Amino acid sequence: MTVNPLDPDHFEQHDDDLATAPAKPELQPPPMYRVIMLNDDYTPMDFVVEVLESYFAMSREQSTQTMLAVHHQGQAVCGIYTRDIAETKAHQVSQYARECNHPLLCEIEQDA
Ligand code: TYC
Repeated sequence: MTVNPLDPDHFEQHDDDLATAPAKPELQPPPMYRVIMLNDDYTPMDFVVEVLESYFAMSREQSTQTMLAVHHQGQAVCGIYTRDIAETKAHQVSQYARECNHPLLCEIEQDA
């Protein structure tokens, strides 16, 4: 049978022959990382509060509560991000603290 490609039925005639596109790979959400702030005996409390406001977009109330949690419990989570962002924030905080001569440190760990 000759097929006229201008025939509007042309495509319908060939429906059964269409190759199916390969299934798209399923996307997984990226692993997430916690940024953890560590306590020390020397960094002033108001400096920690300022850091939490600036680098983790916390309100004064949230940053005060988080600073106190670190002070009393030794550490607290400041935020959960993709790996690059978590690493960058932990690095920026530690670097800023060092520039200001405070020993404040952040570390990251993979979220459960
Ligand atoms: N423990 C510090 C002090 O008594 C305050 C502090 C809080 C330091 C949180 C670090 O991540 C920290 N001055």
